[in-house]
Amino acid sequence: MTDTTPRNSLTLLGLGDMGTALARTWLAAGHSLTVWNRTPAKAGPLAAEGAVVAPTAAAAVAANGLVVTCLLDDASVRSTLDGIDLTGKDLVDLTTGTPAEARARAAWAEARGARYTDGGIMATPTMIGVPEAGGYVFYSGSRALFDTHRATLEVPAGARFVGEDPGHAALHDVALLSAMYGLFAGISHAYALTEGEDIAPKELAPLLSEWLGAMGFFVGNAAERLTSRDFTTGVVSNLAMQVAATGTLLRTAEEQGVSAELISPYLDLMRRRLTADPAAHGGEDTAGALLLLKK
Ligand code: FVH
Repeated sequence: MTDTTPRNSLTLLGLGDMGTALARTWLAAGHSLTVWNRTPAKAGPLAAEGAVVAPTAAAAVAANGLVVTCLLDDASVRSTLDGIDLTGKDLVDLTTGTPAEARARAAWAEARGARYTDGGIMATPTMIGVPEAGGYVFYSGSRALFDTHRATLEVPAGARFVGEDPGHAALHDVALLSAMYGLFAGISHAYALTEGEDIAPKELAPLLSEWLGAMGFFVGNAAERLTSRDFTTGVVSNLAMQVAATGTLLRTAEEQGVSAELISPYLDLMRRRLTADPAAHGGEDTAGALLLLKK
Protein backbone atom coordinates (compact mmCIF):
# COMPACT_ATOMS: atom_id res chain seq x y z
CA MET A 1 0.00 0.00 0.00
CA THR A 2 1.50 3.36 -1.00
CA ASP A 3 1.11 6.35 1.25
CA THR A 4 2.03 9.35 -0.88
CA THR A 5 1.59 11.94 1.88
CA PRO A 6 4.60 12.90 4.03
CA ARG A 7 5.33 10.82 7.13
CA ASN A 8 4.53 13.66 9.51
CA SER A 9 1.20 14.46 7.93
CA LEU A 10 -2.12 13.08 9.17
CA THR A 11 -5.85 13.55 9.47
CA LEU A 12 -7.81 13.47 12.73
CA LEU A 13 -11.58 13.03 12.83
CA GLY A 14 -13.11 13.98 16.17
CA LEU A 15 -12.29 17.00 18.30
CA GLY A 16 -13.87 16.15 21.62
CA ASP A 17 -11.78 16.42 24.78
CA MET A 18 -9.48 13.58 23.74
CA GLY A 19 -9.30 14.46 20.04
CA THR A 20 -8.40 18.06 20.87
CA ALA A 21 -5.65 16.93 23.26
CA LEU A 22 -4.24 14.59 20.59
CA ALA A 23 -4.39 17.31 17.94
CA ARG A 24 -2.46 19.77 20.09
CA THR A 25 0.44 17.35 20.58
CA TRP A 26 0.77 16.68 16.85
CA LEU A 27 0.66 20.39 16.06
CA ALA A 28 3.20 21.16 18.80
CA ALA A 29 5.48 18.46 17.36
CA GLY A 30 5.35 20.15 13.96
CA HIS A 31 3.10 17.65 12.20
CA SER A 32 0.89 18.77 9.36
CA LEU A 33 -2.60 18.05 10.70
CA THR A 34 -5.95 18.14 8.93
CA VAL A 35 -8.94 17.99 11.26
CA TRP A 36 -12.68 17.54 11.00
CA ASN A 37 -15.38 17.62 13.66
CA ARG A 38 -19.15 17.22 13.39
CA THR A 39 -19.57 20.50 15.27
CA PRO A 40 -17.22 22.75 13.27
CA ALA A 41 -16.82 25.42 15.98
CA LYS A 42 -14.60 23.06 18.01
CA ALA A 43 -11.96 23.26 15.27
CA GLY A 44 -11.57 27.04 15.59
CA PRO A 45 -8.86 27.11 18.30
CA LEU A 46 -6.90 24.38 16.50
CA ALA A 47 -7.00 26.34 13.23
CA ALA A 48 -5.36 29.19 15.12
CA GLU A 49 -2.65 26.73 16.21
CA GLY A 50 -1.97 25.62 12.63
CA ALA A 51 -4.43 22.83 11.84
CA VAL A 52 -6.06 22.66 8.43
CA VAL A 53 -9.81 22.44 8.98
CA ALA A 54 -11.60 20.30 6.40
CA PRO A 55 -15.21 21.15 5.51
CA THR A 56 -16.29 17.50 5.43
CA ALA A 57 -15.08 14.17 6.80
CA ALA A 58 -14.53 13.00 3.20
CA ALA A 59 -12.27 15.98 2.45
CA ALA A 60 -10.32 15.33 5.66
CA VAL A 61 -9.81 11.66 4.77
CA ALA A 62 -8.74 12.57 1.24
CA ALA A 63 -6.05 14.93 2.58
CA ASN A 64 -3.71 12.31 4.10
CA GLY A 65 -2.68 8.68 4.00
CA LEU A 66 -2.88 8.31 7.78
CA VAL A 67 -6.38 8.85 9.16
CA VAL A 68 -7.01 8.75 12.93
CA THR A 69 -10.52 8.64 14.35
CA CYS A 70 -11.31 9.56 17.96
CA LEU A 71 -15.08 9.72 18.19
CA LEU A 72 -17.65 8.95 20.83
CA ASP A 73 -18.35 5.31 19.97
CA ASP A 74 -18.31 2.72 17.21
CA ALA A 75 -21.67 3.90 15.80
CA SER A 76 -20.29 7.43 15.31
CA VAL A 77 -17.21 6.04 13.52
CA ARG A 78 -19.49 4.03 11.24
CA SER A 79 -21.74 6.96 10.39
CA THR A 80 -18.79 9.34 9.91
CA LEU A 81 -16.83 7.08 7.55
CA ASP A 82 -19.83 5.62 5.75
CA GLY A 83 -19.52 6.13 1.98
CA ILE A 84 -16.03 7.70 2.14
CA ASP A 85 -13.32 6.32 -0.16
CA LEU A 86 -10.70 4.59 2.04
CA THR A 87 -8.66 3.05 -0.77
CA GLY A 88 -4.96 3.12 0.15
CA LYS A 89 -5.60 4.71 3.55
CA ASP A 90 -4.11 3.73 6.88
CA LEU A 91 -6.95 3.93 9.38
CA VAL A 92 -6.26 4.06 13.13
CA ASP A 93 -9.35 4.11 15.33
CA LEU A 94 -8.74 5.35 18.88
CA THR A 95 -12.44 5.30 19.76
CA THR A 96 -13.19 3.06 22.73
CA GLY A 97 -15.05 -0.08 21.66
CA THR A 98 -15.38 -3.80 22.21
CA PRO A 99 -13.03 -6.41 20.71
CA ALA A 100 -15.80 -7.59 18.35
CA GLU A 101 -16.42 -4.02 17.18
CA ALA A 102 -12.70 -3.60 16.48
CA ARG A 103 -12.53 -6.86 14.50
CA ALA A 104 -15.60 -5.87 12.49
CA ARG A 105 -14.13 -2.38 11.86
CA ALA A 106 -10.88 -3.99 10.66
CA ALA A 107 -12.70 -6.28 8.23
CA TRP A 108 -14.85 -3.36 7.07
CA ALA A 109 -11.81 -1.11 6.47
CA GLU A 110 -9.80 -3.83 4.74
CA ALA A 111 -12.75 -4.59 2.42
CA ARG A 112 -12.54 -0.91 1.41
CA GLY A 113 -8.83 -1.13 0.58
CA ALA A 114 -7.44 0.32 3.82
CA ARG A 115 -5.01 -1.03 6.38
CA TYR A 116 -6.41 -0.94 9.93
CA THR A 117 -4.97 -0.70 13.41
CA ASP A 118 -7.15 -0.31 16.47
CA GLY A 119 -6.15 1.68 19.55
CA GLY A 120 -7.24 1.72 23.17
CA ILE A 121 -6.20 4.87 25.03
CA MET A 122 -5.00 4.34 28.60
CA ALA A 123 -4.90 8.02 29.50
CA THR A 124 -7.11 10.98 30.25
CA PRO A 125 -6.88 14.06 28.00
CA THR A 126 -4.69 15.80 30.61
CA MET A 127 -2.12 12.97 30.32
CA ILE A 128 -1.79 13.36 26.56
CA GLY A 129 1.53 14.96 25.58
CA VAL A 130 2.81 14.59 29.15
CA PRO A 131 5.16 11.56 29.04
CA GLU A 132 5.80 11.64 32.79
CA ALA A 133 2.06 11.14 33.42
CA GLY A 134 2.48 7.53 32.28
CA GLY A 135 -0.38 7.36 29.78
CA TYR A 136 -0.10 5.13 26.73
CA VAL A 137 -2.14 3.56 23.95
CA PHE A 138 -2.61 -0.15 23.23
CA TYR A 139 -2.48 -0.88 19.48
CA SER A 140 -3.38 -4.07 17.60
CA GLY A 141 -4.17 -5.05 14.03
CA SER A 142 -1.93 -4.25 11.09
CA ARG A 143 1.68 -4.42 12.27
CA ALA A 144 2.81 -2.93 8.95
CA LEU A 145 0.63 0.15 9.52
CA PHE A 146 1.86 0.47 13.10
CA ASP A 147 5.51 0.21 12.07
CA THR A 148 5.03 2.76 9.27
CA HIS A 149 3.45 5.36 11.55
CA ARG A 150 4.93 4.46 14.92
CA ALA A 151 6.81 7.75 15.33
CA THR A 152 3.64 9.76 14.67
CA LEU A 153 1.49 7.56 16.90
CA GLU A 154 3.99 7.92 19.76
CA VAL A 155 3.76 11.72 19.79
CA PRO A 156 0.66 12.00 22.05
CA ALA A 157 1.48 9.07 24.37
CA GLY A 158 3.52 5.87 24.53
CA ALA A 159 2.50 3.08 22.14
CA ARG A 160 2.23 -0.62 23.05
CA PHE A 161 1.53 -3.01 20.18
CA VAL A 162 -0.26 -6.10 21.53
CA GLY A 163 -0.67 -8.27 18.44
CA GLU A 164 -2.23 -8.59 15.02
CA ASP A 165 -5.68 -9.54 16.26
CA PRO A 166 -7.45 -6.17 15.85
CA GLY A 167 -9.61 -6.95 18.90
CA HIS A 168 -6.71 -7.23 21.32
CA ALA A 169 -6.08 -3.52 21.90
CA ALA A 170 -9.73 -3.14 22.98
CA LEU A 171 -9.51 -6.29 25.07
CA HIS A 172 -6.42 -5.04 26.94
CA ASP A 173 -8.06 -1.62 27.34
CA VAL A 174 -11.31 -3.01 28.73
CA ALA A 175 -9.55 -5.57 30.96
CA LEU A 176 -7.56 -2.80 32.64
CA LEU A 177 -10.57 -0.47 32.89
CA SER A 178 -12.69 -3.27 34.39
CA ALA A 179 -10.04 -3.92 37.05
CA MET A 180 -9.99 -0.20 37.75
CA TYR A 181 -13.75 -0.12 38.40
CA GLY A 182 -13.45 -3.11 40.76
CA LEU A 183 -10.85 -1.10 42.66
CA PHE A 184 -13.09 1.99 42.67
CA ALA A 185 -15.96 -0.17 44.02
CA GLY A 186 -13.86 -1.40 46.95
CA ILE A 187 -12.59 2.08 47.75
CA SER A 188 -16.15 3.48 47.63
CA HIS A 189 -17.35 0.78 50.03
CA ALA A 190 -14.50 1.53 52.46
CA TYR A 191 -15.30 5.25 52.54
CA ALA A 192 -19.04 4.50 52.94
CA LEU A 193 -18.30 2.32 55.98
CA THR A 194 -16.43 5.11 57.75
CA GLU A 195 -18.60 8.00 56.54
CA GLY A 196 -20.25 9.79 59.50
CA GLU A 197 -17.82 8.28 62.02
CA ASP A 198 -15.00 10.17 63.67
CA ILE A 199 -12.65 8.93 60.95
CA ALA A 200 -11.82 11.68 58.48
CA PRO A 201 -11.60 10.59 54.83
CA LYS A 202 -8.16 12.18 54.75
CA GLU A 203 -7.08 9.95 57.65
CA LEU A 204 -8.32 6.83 55.90
CA ALA A 205 -6.86 7.77 52.50
CA PRO A 206 -3.17 6.99 53.18
CA LEU A 207 -4.13 3.76 54.97
CA LEU A 208 -6.23 2.67 52.00
CA SER A 209 -3.49 3.52 49.50
CA GLU A 210 -0.90 1.63 51.53
CA TRP A 211 -3.13 -1.43 51.94
CA LEU A 212 -4.13 -1.57 48.27
CA GLY A 213 -0.46 -1.23 47.31
CA ALA A 214 0.42 -4.16 49.58
CA MET A 215 -2.41 -6.24 48.09
CA GLY A 216 -1.14 -5.53 44.57
CA PHE A 217 0.76 -8.82 44.85
CA PHE A 218 -2.56 -10.50 43.92
CA VAL A 219 -2.11 -9.40 40.27
CA GLY A 220 1.02 -11.52 39.80
CA ASN A 221 -0.23 -14.21 42.15
CA ALA A 222 -3.42 -14.79 40.11
CA ALA A 223 -1.38 -14.87 36.88
CA GLU A 224 0.87 -17.54 38.43
CA ARG A 225 -2.15 -19.65 39.48
CA LEU A 226 -3.88 -19.32 36.11
CA THR A 227 -0.72 -20.33 34.26
CA SER A 228 0.03 -23.35 36.44
CA ARG A 229 -3.65 -24.23 37.10
CA ASP A 230 -2.46 -24.98 40.62
CA PHE A 231 -4.50 -22.85 43.02
CA THR A 232 -3.22 -24.45 46.23
CA THR A 233 0.57 -24.00 46.30
CA GLY A 234 1.99 -21.15 48.37
CA VAL A 235 -1.39 -20.04 49.71
CA VAL A 236 -1.11 -17.55 52.58
CA SER A 237 -4.84 -17.01 53.24
CA ASN A 238 -7.00 -20.00 52.40
CA LEU A 239 -10.43 -19.77 50.81
CA ALA A 240 -12.29 -21.55 53.67
CA MET A 241 -11.03 -18.96 56.16
CA GLN A 242 -11.77 -16.07 53.79
CA VAL A 243 -15.33 -17.25 53.15
CA ALA A 244 -15.90 -17.60 56.90
CA ALA A 245 -14.68 -14.02 57.34
CA THR A 246 -17.08 -12.63 54.75
CA GLY A 247 -19.84 -12.78 57.37
CA THR A 248 -17.96 -10.16 59.37
CA LEU A 249 -17.70 -7.91 56.33
CA LEU A 250 -21.42 -8.21 55.64
CA ARG A 251 -22.46 -7.69 59.28
CA THR A 252 -20.23 -4.63 59.54
CA ALA A 253 -21.88 -3.16 56.45
CA GLU A 254 -25.27 -3.85 58.05
CA GLU A 255 -24.20 -2.24 61.35
CA GLN A 256 -22.93 0.84 59.53
CA GLY A 257 -26.09 1.13 57.42
CA VAL A 258 -24.15 0.57 54.21
CA SER A 259 -25.33 -1.47 51.26
CA ALA A 260 -23.03 -4.40 50.49
CA GLU A 261 -23.97 -4.26 46.80
CA LEU A 262 -20.46 -3.35 45.65
CA ILE A 263 -18.61 -6.10 47.50
CA SER A 264 -21.14 -8.94 47.80
CA PRO A 265 -20.72 -10.18 44.17
CA TYR A 266 -17.08 -11.05 44.80
CA LEU A 267 -17.82 -12.53 48.24
CA ASP A 268 -20.57 -14.67 46.65
CA LEU A 269 -18.14 -15.87 44.00
CA MET A 270 -15.66 -17.02 46.66
CA ARG A 271 -18.47 -18.83 48.51
CA ARG A 272 -19.64 -20.57 45.32
CA ARG A 273 -16.11 -21.78 44.61
CA LEU A 274 -15.81 -23.17 48.15
CA THR A 275 -19.22 -24.82 48.35
CA ALA A 276 -18.78 -26.52 44.96
CA ASP A 277 -16.13 -28.76 46.60
CA PRO A 278 -14.94 -27.67 50.07
CA ALA A 279 -12.32 -30.42 50.30
CA ALA A 280 -10.78 -29.52 46.95
CA HIS A 281 -11.06 -25.71 47.12
CA GLY A 282 -10.91 -24.87 50.83
CA GLY A 283 -7.11 -24.74 50.77
CA GLU A 284 -6.87 -22.56 47.67
CA ASP A 285 -6.50 -18.82 47.65
CA THR A 286 -9.19 -16.67 46.01
CA ALA A 287 -7.80 -16.74 42.46
CA GLY A 288 -9.63 -19.99 41.63
CA ALA A 289 -12.97 -18.22 42.07
CA LEU A 290 -12.48 -16.32 38.82
CA LEU A 291 -12.88 -19.58 36.88
CA LEU A 292 -16.60 -19.36 37.71
CA LEU A 293 -16.90 -16.14 35.71
CA LYS A 294 -16.43 -17.80 32.31
CA LYS A 295 -19.85 -18.50 30.80
N1 FVH B 1 -11.86 11.52 27.77
C1 FVH B 1 -11.36 10.46 28.42
O1 FVH B 1 -10.94 10.53 29.57
C2 FVH B 1 -11.31 9.08 27.78
C3 FVH B 1 -9.94 8.45 27.94
C4 FVH B 1 -9.85 7.09 27.29
C5 FVH B 1 -10.38 7.10 25.86
N2 FVH B 1 -11.68 7.74 25.81
C6 FVH B 1 -12.37 7.54 24.54
O2 FVH B 1 -11.96 8.48 23.55
C7 FVH B 1 -13.07 8.70 22.65
C8 FVH B 1 -13.34 10.20 22.56
O3 FVH B 1 -13.51 10.68 23.87
P1 FVH B 1 -13.65 12.25 24.15
O4 FVH B 1 -13.20 12.46 25.56
O5 FVH B 1 -13.00 13.05 23.10
O6 FVH B 1 -15.25 12.40 24.06
P2 FVH B 1 -16.11 13.72 23.81
O7 FVH B 1 -15.44 14.90 24.40
O8 FVH B 1 -17.49 13.40 24.29
O9 FVH B 1 -16.10 13.89 22.22
C9 FVH B 1 -16.82 13.00 21.39
C10 FVH B 1 -16.48 13.26 19.94
O10 FVH B 1 -17.26 12.39 19.11
C11 FVH B 1 -18.02 13.22 18.21
N3 FVH B 1 -19.27 12.56 17.90
C12 FVH B 1 -20.19 12.08 18.77
N4 FVH B 1 -21.21 11.52 18.09
C13 FVH B 1 -20.94 11.68 16.77
C14 FVH B 1 -21.60 11.31 15.58
N5 FVH B 1 -22.76 10.65 15.60
N6 FVH B 1 -21.03 11.62 14.39
C15 FVH B 1 -19.85 12.29 14.35
N7 FVH B 1 -19.15 12.68 15.45
C16 FVH B 1 -19.69 12.36 16.65
C17 FVH B 1 -18.18 14.53 18.93
O11 FVH B 1 -18.54 15.51 17.98
P3 FVH B 1 -19.31 16.85 18.42
O12 FVH B 1 -20.28 16.46 19.52
O13 FVH B 1 -18.26 17.79 18.93
O14 FVH B 1 -19.98 17.32 17.21
C18 FVH B 1 -16.79 14.71 19.53
O15 FVH B 1 -15.88 15.11 18.54
C19 FVH B 1 -14.28 7.94 23.23
O16 FVH B 1 -14.43 6.73 22.56
C20 FVH B 1 -13.87 7.71 24.68
O17 FVH B 1 -14.46 6.56 25.23
C21 FVH B 1 -11.70 9.11 26.32
